[in-house]
Amino acid sequence: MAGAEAFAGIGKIRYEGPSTKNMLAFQHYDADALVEGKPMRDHLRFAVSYWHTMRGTGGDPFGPGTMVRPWETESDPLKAALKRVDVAFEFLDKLGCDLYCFHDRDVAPEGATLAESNKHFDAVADALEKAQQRTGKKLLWGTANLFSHPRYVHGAATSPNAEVFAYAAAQVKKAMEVTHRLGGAGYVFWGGREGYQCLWNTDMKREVEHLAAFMHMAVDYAKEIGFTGQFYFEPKPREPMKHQYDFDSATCINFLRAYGLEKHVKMNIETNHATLAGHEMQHELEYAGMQGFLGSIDANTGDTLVGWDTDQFPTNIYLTTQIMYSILKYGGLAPGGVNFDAKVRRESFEPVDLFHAHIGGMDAFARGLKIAAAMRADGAIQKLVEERYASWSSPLGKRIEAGGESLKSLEREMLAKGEAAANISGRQELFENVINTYL
Ligand code: XUL
Ligand code: CO
Repeated sequence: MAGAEAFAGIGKIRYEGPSTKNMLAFQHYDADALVEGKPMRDHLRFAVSYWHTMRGTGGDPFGPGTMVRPWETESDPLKAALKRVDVAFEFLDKLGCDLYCFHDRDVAPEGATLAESNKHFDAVADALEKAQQRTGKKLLWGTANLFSHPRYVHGAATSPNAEVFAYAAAQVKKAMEVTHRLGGAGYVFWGGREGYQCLWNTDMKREVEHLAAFMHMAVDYAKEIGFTGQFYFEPKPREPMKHQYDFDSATCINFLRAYGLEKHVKMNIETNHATLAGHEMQHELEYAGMQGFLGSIDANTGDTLVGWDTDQFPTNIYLTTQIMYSILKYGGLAPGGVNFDAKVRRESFEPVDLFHAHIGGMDAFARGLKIAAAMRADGAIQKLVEERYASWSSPLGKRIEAGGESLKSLEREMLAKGEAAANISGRQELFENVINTYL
């Protein structure tokens, strides 16, 4: 650790078990403890988001930032960025979190030209590489910020300005190179402004085709440089745009298949984005999972009374149980992980709040994992679901599922019977009560 500690007075966060009164300890996340024969750390693969944790200011549309960050003393943006690397890795180390994620412009400042921005990025990448070697921490995924700078006012890959498309391509090229250099396990596309505010001025077909061409260029470049990390597409229906082309899992998967990207790109699914799309997170995970597209997740939650992407830390055990149940069902996340795309509240402005936030999120996920594993071991829910679909194990059900029936043959069957067999109750309340017995 170069220089004084940023989080002086806070030691390594350790597992102390559910009875501890120490709120700077884990009650449930015991990294090496085995669940379904695998250490919790490998199930959960927690990551810290550089943009929220290191760059979040607490600013909102009604007022400026509130965060007290005593290490932010450098006026030179590059020096400040280099100093932040040490703070970030001290945080990861003390938290016992193995992974992190970044956008290019979170870690390194934008320069006056593309070449200068790249130079800054290289300098910070040197520091990140050294910090990774020193601490053993790893990069879960990298991405490029293609939405903050005013040049991206109309989008990046979907901009009506071809030179903006070209600039974004150059930015992604560089972000992929740095991700590759740092051994990143993945690379994310989130369409910050890839959508529209007004359809009258928008050539949607052209924009969506451009987005596909852009992603193909990235896939091709990955092959060229030997980057074998997983590509992810992160759905979000709106914000900042009225409509975004990466609306939800189903929309994204359709896009990937329509444009021949399905072998190269999986989904990175975020809870608050699912909510904005009018879905539950569980729906998004199940949809991606059943199609073989479940890649990684951005862990957070919205607020029931604030209808926007509030990116709060997840503490709801019911939510994390649903998430972990789907993740276990579809064989786990690796090489993806659980990235806390979440920020402390504007009112939680002290550095220690960053620890409380992540500890709470990690513990909530550890509990969700344990509960989901207990549900799976017990099998009561699976059994109830199987009973509900029992008719599909009948000779008729088996023949239909095997593809051996037609409209004509089924008409014959039902004309002979006159009416379908009686339905059985869906037993939603029973299901919900059974779930509660595990919580
Ligand atoms: C924005 C969001 C992004 C992506 C990465 O809502 O979730 O931070 O995760 O660009
Ligand atoms: Co996200």
